[in-house]
Amino acid sequence: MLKSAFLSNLTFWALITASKAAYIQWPVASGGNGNWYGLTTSPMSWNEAESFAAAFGGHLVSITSADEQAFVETTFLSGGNAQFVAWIGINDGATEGSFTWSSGEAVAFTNWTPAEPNDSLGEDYGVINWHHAYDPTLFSLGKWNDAQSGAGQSYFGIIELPAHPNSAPEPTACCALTGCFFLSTVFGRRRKLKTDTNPKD
Ligand SMILES: [Ca+2]
Ligand SMILES: [Ca+2]
Repeated sequence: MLKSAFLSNLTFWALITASKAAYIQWPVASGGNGNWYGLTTSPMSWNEAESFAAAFGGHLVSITSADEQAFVETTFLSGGNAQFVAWIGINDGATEGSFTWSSGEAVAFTNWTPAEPNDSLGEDYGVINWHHAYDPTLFSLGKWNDAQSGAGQSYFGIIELPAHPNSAPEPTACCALTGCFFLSTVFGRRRKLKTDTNPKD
């Protein structure tokens, strides 16, 4: 288990340091759906992340089963990525309190942090691992939160595509993907801890 988690993490980092965005398939042979999963090339708003995915024919990730939740955790949140925070597709932007996946898939499975979603100050956009990244001693890995988008809350998005994008875009920010990932993880967390007056929202 530890070995597979380590290898998965190693694979993730080996791929993420590639010059183009990296994508990992959830194989049908492993009980998956055959779709491909990756990250936006930089932190951005939820809507920007959804548009990024749409440009490749996909959406922000729709986590519709415990197995898919486990795949996402293993792929994006294991090992040194345990405090990574990312957008997921669930949102109630259209109708307050009525959560849907941006892909249109049914909300058949949820994994909210206890007491979430709470619409604190008008939150409509799903993030994964928010509370665990804030305090791993109090909150479980991989749980979901509804958060605000923009106004200092920009994150990478986990995207889900029906096919591998053969022409993934180069990073658009001033730094390479690895640098953006590192800087946003380190400084994003510092900024959040410094400025968020309600860090458990
Ligand atoms: Ca809301
Ligand atoms: Ca919330």
